[in-house]
Amino acid sequence: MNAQPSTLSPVETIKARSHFLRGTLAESLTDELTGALAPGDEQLSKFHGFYQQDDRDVRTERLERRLEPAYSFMLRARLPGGVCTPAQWLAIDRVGRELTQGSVRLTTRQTFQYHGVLRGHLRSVIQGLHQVLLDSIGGCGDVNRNVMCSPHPDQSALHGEVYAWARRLSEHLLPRTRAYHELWLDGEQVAGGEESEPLYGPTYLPRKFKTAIAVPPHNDVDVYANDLGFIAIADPTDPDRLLGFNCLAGGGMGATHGDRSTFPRLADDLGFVLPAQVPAVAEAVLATQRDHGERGDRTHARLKYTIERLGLDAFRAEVERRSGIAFAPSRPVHFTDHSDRYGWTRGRDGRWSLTLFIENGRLSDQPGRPLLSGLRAIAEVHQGDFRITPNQNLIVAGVPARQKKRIEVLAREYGLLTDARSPLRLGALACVALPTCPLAMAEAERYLPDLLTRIEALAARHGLADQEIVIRMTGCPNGCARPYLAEIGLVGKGPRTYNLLLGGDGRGARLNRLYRDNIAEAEILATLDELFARYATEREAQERFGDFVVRAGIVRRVVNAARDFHD
Ligand code: SRM
Ligand code: SF4
Repeated sequence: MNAQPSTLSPVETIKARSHFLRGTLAESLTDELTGALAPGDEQLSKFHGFYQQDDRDVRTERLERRLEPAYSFMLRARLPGGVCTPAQWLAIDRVGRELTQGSVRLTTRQTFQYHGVLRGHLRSVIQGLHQVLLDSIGGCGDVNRNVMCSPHPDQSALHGEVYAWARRLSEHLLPRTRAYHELWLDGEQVAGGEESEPLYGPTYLPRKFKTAIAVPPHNDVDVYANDLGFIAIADPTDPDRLLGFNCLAGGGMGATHGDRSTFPRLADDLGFVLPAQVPAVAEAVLATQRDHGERGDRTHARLKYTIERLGLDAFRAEVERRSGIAFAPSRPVHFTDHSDRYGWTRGRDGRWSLTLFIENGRLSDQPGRPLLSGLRAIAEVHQGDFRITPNQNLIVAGVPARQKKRIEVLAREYGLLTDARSPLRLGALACVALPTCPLAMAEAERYLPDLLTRIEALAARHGLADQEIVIRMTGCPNGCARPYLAEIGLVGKGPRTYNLLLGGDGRGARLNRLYRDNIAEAEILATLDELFARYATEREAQERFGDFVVRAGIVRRVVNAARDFHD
């Protein structure tokens, strides 16, 4: 059952020789001949939370002038459950303004990124975050990534408990190497041979690994898109009491255009576990992937492909054997949505939370929209905390009733809160794409806001202005904004063209399917115009757009992604 490739992928060799993620990073940082890292180190840097990038807007021009690409780094923090204090936010803001290109980007996994960090500033950025007890280890790389959970931990005792589990899992699955501390913080070296990675081993995982915990009825973490997922099960007679979790494995979004051996996939149900069994089960899932995942070809190295190869029953049996825990039958769950709930909500302790819509998660100071300054002003007076949502938004949480007005006035004054946003826009997501993402084939974050304006006009013409339809756009098929779970997915195919996919269920529990291949804006709008016209007249009461297109036979439901996603 083991996957033993005859040739290991080059990244495996880099990891194996890295002495627990050190490589030559220390030397790379001081090479004055280039702004880049030495070959190999750009793979290891990911485990420390940063990616080498270059500004694609000026790539060709620099090439023509025989200059090296305009290298800089994207740095992604680890922030389990997306929670940070006002003091931490002020540090995030200060580091962003002083040491990066000046924006903070909230991500689809409930954390934040900086772009445009120069190599010489990396240490200062990491140290600036460390001063407020934040880090970036495992932000990226072949390890467990930021653990997501419901961004409303104060909604009930159960939500609080789930947040505690997200933190605990994040700590439990962290790499143990001291390389991060040594390189970025204290410089103290560990004597040779003294280190080990009890969980990961010297070559870590075959690929990235993602974990999320959902609290029904909201699937705002998109639990089915994760390698490892938990769905909290409350006691039916006491919604505050956590009975345990349905455990899921093998979700993932990434695919390659035209390659039928790659596909997005919903996580499978393994069964029910008690809360105390969570660490052992998580460890067993991760270790099974560590030992059985594909290490020759990174395109097929995610857990979803391991499960396809082993078969779900064999995979489940292996996890049970390693953990010593037998899964009980899963409990019934029902999700109602996978978007955020905007505006004020009241927590169980009587304090309030204000969910702010941050378009595509980008926080910067623009003329008329000084969003970063606005959050700074709020952080200076706020007594609760902040929560980044998996939909790239921000919650000002734990606000006492007497402070509500002040927070709201500040949010409005700085353009963080306006009433004039359509449900289409509020439910939309776009990945970063150009100019920083090296894999982007088309625009996403810089384009979706304008395209949405035109789609809003279409929707209004068909009397659908108040209808929520989840629209997600990515600049390539890797799926960073989870476009395959959207009712309308737009996946970049070429410089101005997209694949149009239809049929997500608005709850994040059904994959959509390709409807039009490689089309540009005019055709996207013409196609949606036609579909909106049919939806407006033919839909059943309360029927969502994604459900309608499946029921009407406009697209067929994906039953088994491995077999039929590309059909
Ligand atoms: Fe992602 C690679 C951005 C969430 C699937 N993703 C990248 C890189 C690092 C490009 C690269 O490899 O050089 C992008 C950096 C762009 C930039 O300039 O910042 C990038 N991914 C993002 C973020 C920032 C998108 C956003 O707009 O918020 C998200 C950061 C999340 C975080 O905080 O950790 C982000 N990426 C996701 C998600 C959504 C999720 O995890 O829920 C997915 C789909 C789920 C999954 O993993 O299957 C996702 N990203 C990928 C993939 C495809 C992986 C695969 O195995 O199929 C890649 C490419 C790769 O790994 O080779 C990728
Ligand atoms: Fe880049 Fe593609 Fe991810 Fe968008 S989906 S951020 S273009 S890797």
